[in-house]
Amino acid sequence: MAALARSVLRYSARHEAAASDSFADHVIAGLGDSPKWLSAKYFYDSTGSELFERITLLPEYYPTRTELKILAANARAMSSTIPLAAALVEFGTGSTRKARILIDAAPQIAAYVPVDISAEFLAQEAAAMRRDVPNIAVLPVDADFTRDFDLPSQIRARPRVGFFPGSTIGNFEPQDATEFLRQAGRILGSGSTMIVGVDRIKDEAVLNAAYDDAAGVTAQFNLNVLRRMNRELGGDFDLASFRHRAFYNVADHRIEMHLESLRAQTVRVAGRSFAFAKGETIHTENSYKYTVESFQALAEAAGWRPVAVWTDEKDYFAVHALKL
Ligand code: AVI
Repeated sequence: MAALARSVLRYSARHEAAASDSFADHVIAGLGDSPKWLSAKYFYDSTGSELFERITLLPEYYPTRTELKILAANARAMSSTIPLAAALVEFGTGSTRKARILIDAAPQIAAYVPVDISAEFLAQEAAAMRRDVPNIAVLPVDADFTRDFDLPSQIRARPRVGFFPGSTIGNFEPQDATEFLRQAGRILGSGSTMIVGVDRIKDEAVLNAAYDDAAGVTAQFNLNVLRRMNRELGGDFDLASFRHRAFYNVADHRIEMHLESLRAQTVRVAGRSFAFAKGETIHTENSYKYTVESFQALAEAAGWRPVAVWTDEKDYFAVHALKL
């Protein structure tokens, strides 16, 4: 299952304010707006999470494999930014695979704190980590990492290192990304380190292909939210009447994903009717891309000091180290 299945991503502060926490209220707010929108967090039901796992393996979707390569190639250098007896706090732990690369390279890490909204998933991951790495304290926190949460009291005296891989930060609106980093700083405390994976601005064709793959897996992932509304909210979306659209918005430095209505139609969902014109879209996701400098500026605005950055030979992805 993917990280985001369990983590609550805010699509933007405006959208979050417009919708309450219930899926039905969210759909009524988003489809009732102009232009129409839905939060990307609703992609991640169990089918959506499986589809996201398939996306990470697609030849066109470079972020996951590129970040893993960067972590593996630079783990020793990253380890040098991690203080003695530190606690590694992972925000929105989907799989512990990336954290394990750091933990293996940094024997000075004394505790691992995965933070995730799914208690059941956390318990499984924590048990596996305890089994495989018995010399560190594994202290899971069942919380929504985008909101304020308390760190376990056992790590109060330890230096803290935040870890936020996967370029999940790109799914936040930039002002929300700044707010998230500011809040992470408050939670981790002064003197902390933060290691963040960020997708980079690159050739438009590479970006477009990554979000509109030849096998159509990303299309299925996007369309699955219609299936979810049909199942969970009594909707009557005809999936054949919508198509996946993904494109790089150069001016805003983001991939946008939309679901485009192929005809004029009225759909009922959550007890309401919503009219679609032919060609009208539901905006379902933004995935912001950064240069090294633009991400460092965002981090600085949140109070963090960039201290190192590691990248790949194509300059596709960056892993940033920040200090508070
Ligand atoms: C989870 N997140 C970092 C992915 C991304 O690349 O923005 C979600 C995704 N959407 C379509 N493909 C992948």
